[in-house]
Amino acid sequence: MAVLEIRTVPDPILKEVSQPVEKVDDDLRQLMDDMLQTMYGADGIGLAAIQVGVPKRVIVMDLAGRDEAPQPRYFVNPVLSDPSDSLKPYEEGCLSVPTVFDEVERPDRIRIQYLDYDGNECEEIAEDMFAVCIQHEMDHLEGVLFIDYLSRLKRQRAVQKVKKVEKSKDRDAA
Ligand code: GNR
Ligand code: NI
Repeated sequence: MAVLEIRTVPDPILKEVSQPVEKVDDDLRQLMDDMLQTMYGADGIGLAAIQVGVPKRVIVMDLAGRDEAPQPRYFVNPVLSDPSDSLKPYEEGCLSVPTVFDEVERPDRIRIQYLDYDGNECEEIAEDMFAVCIQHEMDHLEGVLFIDYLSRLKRQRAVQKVKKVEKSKDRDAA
């Protein structure tokens, strides 16, 4: 397993639309394992492949609490449908927009169809944090970030802040 580099704004790859996976094979499982390790290493609850520079429709997630056993989940070629009419605001963050948090409103319930780690077809209803996270990750597959829902001013400030934070990290590493 390997920890991969997480791309941050304004990396243009984050705006790419990811392509469907043709086959869930060992190479793809290797990518999913690496993504999960990368996500855990960054203290995230979800990660889309594009965030590590791979434009495939693959998401990993773990919504377990700190004191719970890990609950890794894998979503290949996910499709969302039947969103609830009711929206819920949630303070979102993103590993590709580190240190920035802001409220986004999304349907609080949605159907998800996907292939799992073994390539089996699955279907679930996502609610609460699961609904927030899967919609946030789905957006990544379409090249959309949560800051795209904010005002232009807030979005520009967010990108500037990340640039600054990343620069100071580079300085520390040098
Ligand atoms: O780790 C993450 N936390 C989070 C918090 C609120 C809403 C969405 C998320 S997803 C984010 C990890 C990430 O950037 N996934 O793409
Ligand atoms: Ni994100």
